[in-house]
Amino acid sequence: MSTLTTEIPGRAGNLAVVNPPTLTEERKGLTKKEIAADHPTWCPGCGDFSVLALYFKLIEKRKLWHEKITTVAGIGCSSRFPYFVQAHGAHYIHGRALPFASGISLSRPDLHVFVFGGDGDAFSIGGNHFNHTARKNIKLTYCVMDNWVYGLTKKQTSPTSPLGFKSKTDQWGAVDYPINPMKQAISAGATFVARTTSTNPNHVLQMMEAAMDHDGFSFIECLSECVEFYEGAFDASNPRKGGVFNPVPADHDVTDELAAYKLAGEPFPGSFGIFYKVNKPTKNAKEAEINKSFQGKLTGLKDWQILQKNFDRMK
Ligand SMILES: Cc1ncc(C[n+]2csc(CCOP(=O)(O)OP(=O)(O)O)c2C)c(N)n1
Ligand code: SF4
Ligand SMILES: [Mg+2]
Repeated sequence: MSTLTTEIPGRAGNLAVVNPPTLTEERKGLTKKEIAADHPTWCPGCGDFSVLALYFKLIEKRKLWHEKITTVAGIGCSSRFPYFVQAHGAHYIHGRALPFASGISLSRPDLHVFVFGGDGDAFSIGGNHFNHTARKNIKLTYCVMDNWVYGLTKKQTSPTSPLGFKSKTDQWGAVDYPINPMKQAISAGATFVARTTSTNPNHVLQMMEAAMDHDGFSFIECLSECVEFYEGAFDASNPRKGGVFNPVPADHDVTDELAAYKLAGEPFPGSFGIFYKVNKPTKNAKEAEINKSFQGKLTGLKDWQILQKNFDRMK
């Protein structure tokens, strides 16, 4: 079988080796070796390694190919994610990963867009975009690797840092009430809201798969310890550290918004699993419908004639 080597735009020297299928051969899924790019620059022991490894597993398991993988992130340690994935993606502006990813999602219905990032990226500078992407129900998966701190910039208080957390910005302990990512996602209108922890790999993969299969905005809060600036933050949720991992109760109704909100209010370590999941039309579907209805009316017209029609309508 012949081997095709394609250069990844904007990533000089980074080559993806793609084996095109022959007519008689079914195209095989990628191996981890073919998905992994640069060696992650995270500190040894950082929870983010586990999330990346499980993303690779997801790609392997779901037989996604290079040209179908889109990994987008903002800025932060966790947001370095796309660098380490040998596929298309972007390490975008701090807090702006979601609008960028929304554009991809709306224009390329054949792709599933994955967005990764940190608690600061999602809820400080990107808080506004989080709410709007959720309410628009744009089809993509957003996995926030929550470590309760700004890791990349070396220990500032983040919106999820608990009261009393001592950091470079709160030397006497954090005084601001932390946000609750799960409550925020539910109330913003996210149609899939789940919680997991990087210390439970099977569970992370399960949540990623369920999120990917959801037709809408799927949000996962994944606890991911920063061993450098917030060591032990999540020990109470890790049975190997004497904590407890409580799955969402089997009788929880994922379509019940109030029940989901109640679960989100449990004190740490709380529950892990899918809190909320409902089906609502996506912005993707609504826009596709509008485009389809207009395409019929505009057939045969040149671009300038379409523009002229629009201007005429605005007079
Ligand atoms: C516009 C802008 N403001 C501030 C920064 C500095 N900055 C880089 S990453 C970051 C926060 C990272 O925290 P988080 O999103 O929680 O990611 P982590 O490093 O913890 O994974 C900040 C404030 C920046 N890069 N750009
Ligand atoms: S500083 Fe923290 S979040 Fe960043 S790589 Fe190191 S352990 Fe991970
Ligand atoms: Mg963080």
